[in-house]
Amino acid sequence: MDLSTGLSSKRRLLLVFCVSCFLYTSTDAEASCKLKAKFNLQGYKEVVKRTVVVGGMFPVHQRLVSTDTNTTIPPESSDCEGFNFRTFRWAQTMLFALNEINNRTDLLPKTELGYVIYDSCFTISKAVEGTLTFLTGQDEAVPNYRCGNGPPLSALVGAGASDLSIATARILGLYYFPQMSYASSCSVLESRFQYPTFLRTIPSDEHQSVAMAKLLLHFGWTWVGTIAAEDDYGKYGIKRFKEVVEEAGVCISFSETLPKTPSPEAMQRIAQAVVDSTAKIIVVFSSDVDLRPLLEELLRNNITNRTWIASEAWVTSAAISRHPNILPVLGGTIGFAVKRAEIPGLREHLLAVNPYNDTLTEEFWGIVFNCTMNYTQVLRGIKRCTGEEVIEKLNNTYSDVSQLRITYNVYKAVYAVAHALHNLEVCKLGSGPFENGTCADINGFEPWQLMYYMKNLRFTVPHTGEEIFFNDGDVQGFYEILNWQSDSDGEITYTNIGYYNSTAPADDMLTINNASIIWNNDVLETPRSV
Ligand code: TCR
Repeated sequence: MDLSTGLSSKRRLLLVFCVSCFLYTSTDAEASCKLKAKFNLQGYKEVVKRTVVVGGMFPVHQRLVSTDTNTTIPPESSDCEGFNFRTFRWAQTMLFALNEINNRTDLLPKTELGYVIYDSCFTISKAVEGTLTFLTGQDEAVPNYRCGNGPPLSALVGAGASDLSIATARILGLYYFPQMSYASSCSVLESRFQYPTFLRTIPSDEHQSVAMAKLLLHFGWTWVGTIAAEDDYGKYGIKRFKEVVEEAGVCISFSETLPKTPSPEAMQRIAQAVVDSTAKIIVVFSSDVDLRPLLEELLRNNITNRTWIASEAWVTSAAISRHPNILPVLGGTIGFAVKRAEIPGLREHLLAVNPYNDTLTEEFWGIVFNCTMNYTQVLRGIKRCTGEEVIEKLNNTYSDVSQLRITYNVYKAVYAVAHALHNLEVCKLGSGPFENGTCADINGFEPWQLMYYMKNLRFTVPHTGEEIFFNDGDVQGFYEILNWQSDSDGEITYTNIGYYNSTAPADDMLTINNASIIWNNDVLETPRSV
């Protein structure tokens, strides 16, 4: 077994070099839904397996390389830059889960899951490009559904950020093609009218915005500043938060937006707004990527003595909390995090990454070991990677398995697809859910048939025992509340100070242990909002 692909080593891995940033696919183009012969471990009983492909989309790079808008040459799909270790871990977790499922005999025993994964580069255009390529099975994004004759496609696991999922869900919805997101939490994605085939393993931000508002009221704060990313996540998240707090009589001192293309002037302006305001409580609804430039500015101006309220997307981000000298500025931060899990075997899988697997693993290797696998770069004098570099020594965000939260959501999303396919496969004619008790055929089902099984799913996640089911595409709103405290080395640790459970009776939704909080500047007394 080739660990990194989850497929038997006899099957060759085909790289798709089509549109610059696309990742890898596990099945070759000719492989159709034909049954495949495969030997089991003992080697004497022939087990027949077929392949179904699961799509994945991860923001492994952070942005597009800016290109000039010269129209004297044919336009090309842009390259991406800013390799992100955390999101690369998410992509690897999808492979890990697929591998685990392919090795199981009780889940999809006759079906092997293959995959195609795309890098969205945190941009809508790449996400759309990836979705079209996925649907068409072509190297080019031709909007003509499934003209390729590869194995049947099942569902798309992704996309990451909400604005990307909104774009992809509109396309996938046209074909009634299931999508299972692990990170797109924006409340607008709740609408089954607009996004009929969208499901997710992350709770809707409707819950988080209300939870933040309740947190403010819990501490009796009545005067706050807000900062939101310039995307659907930030805008809708903060909008709902404001609605709830304003109804309760809280006033908003300032509202700032973090631009997608940050400029020093914009950052200075926002930092100045923070300094000028008397509000000591600041709520930030943003991803870590978008918040990072402001953080640099806050550090430069040594803006301390504030209490920051973190949304889920940055509360456990090492890109923020491991930033040098961050403690005086962001120590005492309180934020909301989704469920965490231990996934046995994941760390070993991450460390076993094969540098030669695909373009992304090559790039990852080069960055980690400061070398290159590209011959032209070697000629330019950059050190050549040997491929023998030892990854066990690596101690970075990629292999850090202490905060598996979105990673756990990815794991759950892949299992959800597998369980839905399993239920589709084991359907018995006569008692099937479709017309006259018929079933779908795993060798050639329609997307809406799989969608039936996705919607009506209930399963238990391996290792954690968590039970997953979807209420009209959404999971329950449950968050851990974390407080940024410093350990003896002056590093930030995320200390649990409570929970928020949207399914509890109104008065019991928020549970906070006030005594366990350490505020900015190591203060133990709850700060006032002015
Ligand atoms: N929802 C955000 C994206 C996002 C994210 C993250 C990105 C979430 N959590 C962690 C990077 C790291 C939650 C959205 O856009 O919906």
